[in-house]
Amino acid sequence: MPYLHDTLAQLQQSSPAQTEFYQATEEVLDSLRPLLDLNPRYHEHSIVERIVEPERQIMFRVSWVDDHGKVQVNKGYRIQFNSALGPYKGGLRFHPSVNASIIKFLGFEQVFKNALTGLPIGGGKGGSNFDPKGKSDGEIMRFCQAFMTELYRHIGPTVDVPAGDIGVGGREIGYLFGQYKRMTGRYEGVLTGKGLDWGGSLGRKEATGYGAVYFAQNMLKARGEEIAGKTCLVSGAGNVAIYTIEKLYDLGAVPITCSDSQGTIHDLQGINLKTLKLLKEVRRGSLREYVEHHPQATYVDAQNYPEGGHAVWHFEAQLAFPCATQNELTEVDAVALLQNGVFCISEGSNMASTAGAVERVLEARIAYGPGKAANAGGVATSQLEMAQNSSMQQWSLEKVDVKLQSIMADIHQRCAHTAEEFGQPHNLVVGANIAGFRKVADAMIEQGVY
Ligand code: NDP
Ligand code: 2IT
Repeated sequence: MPYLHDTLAQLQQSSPAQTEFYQATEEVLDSLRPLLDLNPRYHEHSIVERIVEPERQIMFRVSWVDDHGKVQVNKGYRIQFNSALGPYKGGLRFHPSVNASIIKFLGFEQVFKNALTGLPIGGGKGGSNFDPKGKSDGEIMRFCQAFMTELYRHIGPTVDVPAGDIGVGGREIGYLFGQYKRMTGRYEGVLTGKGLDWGGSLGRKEATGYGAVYFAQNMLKARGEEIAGKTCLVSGAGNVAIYTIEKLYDLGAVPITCSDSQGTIHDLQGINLKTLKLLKEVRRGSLREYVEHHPQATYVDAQNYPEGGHAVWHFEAQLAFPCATQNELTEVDAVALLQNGVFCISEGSNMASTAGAVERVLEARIAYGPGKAANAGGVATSQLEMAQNSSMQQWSLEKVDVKLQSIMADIHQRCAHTAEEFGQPHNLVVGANIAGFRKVADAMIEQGVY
């Protein structure tokens, strides 16, 4: 379709060298072909050209003082991508790899993900190339304060509501919130993932991981299968991975792997959740130490990974949950997963799989839940936190969890029905992209040109 091709070519010219962003847009636009063929009005209103262009991109300098009294400088970003469905909503990522392309792809994905939740939230994303590894608590606090000193003027509970992502958890949200309050003099729900004693929602910390497992449960149910008794591969060792593993145990499955940026743990007895939490949530250290606590487990150093792939996907199992970062599941990995018996993949991380991996997995017709559907439980529960804040209430964990389960079931149904409507019932990538796009596009048309 020349229209889509021209839009992508134009994008590459106007935003050079943003490879992750091109990857995300190409996948979505490619899925839209059948919808656009049937609905010329999207072309007439230039919706595709508008939807790939963020409404606003904010970049700022973050200067802060380290423990040695030296001034350090980082880049800060907030991309307010699309507000057709509600205030901009999406996380902040602090990681040395962060650049404009990564924040932009994450913001783009967030627009469709948030639409799929059925909740009134637009899409945005932000972050910094700040590396939290090895920093003291004081350094983290001073960085967060400096970051918010620039960001506060652009956000607000009905404008833009950031949250966590890689490198940003409860501790960072606390420091960011404290500084927002000092800068504005207002105590309001401007961030989600807050502490439980000061405006946070029960269940938010667990929501992304639990949600990814609930999504898998729905995909399996549609195929007459269940989670109980399955052997599972999980990557990552952070917030999403930990609560994916916790929910897998709850539902009677056995997660046998986890990984961090340095290496992979394989434990056929099942990953010990207590040790994992101690090493990563409490000590913020390396997974390498896991084998000292559990000598039956093995550790594969990242230097010894298969060429073009990641060790975590090369063990026998039935279910797989990528929960670390983008492009962590390559074509080489997809081939190994399929050979080793995996028949269901639910993505906790954003754009977990490379384009080549997605192609292999779709060809094989196994159950595949793309990140923008499978990991939407996190942002959905963030919206529940916003609802609690604005009504000055705190709901019980049970109430939040029941809502999360029903939101994940609805998202699955929305994706599956849309995939069916377009004649590709097994393809939840097409289902998620079309269902998310249609909702945002229709709202944009109804709200007039902007
Ligand atoms: P955390 O920072 O808590 O954990 C990230 C984990 O992934 C760590 O174990 C980290 O290793 C590993 N990791 C990060 N970057 C790399 C890399 N380049 N190579 C290898 N390993 C890496 O982040 P989250 O768990 O919050 O986020 C994980 C994924 O889930 C991300 O893709 C995020 O966008 C997505 N997500 C998160 C949501 C949330 O609510 N937090 C919601 C929806 C999606 P190490 O410990 O060595 O740093
Ligand atoms: O990618 C994501 O959906 C998140 N990092 C969570 C966003 C949020 O606003 O809770």
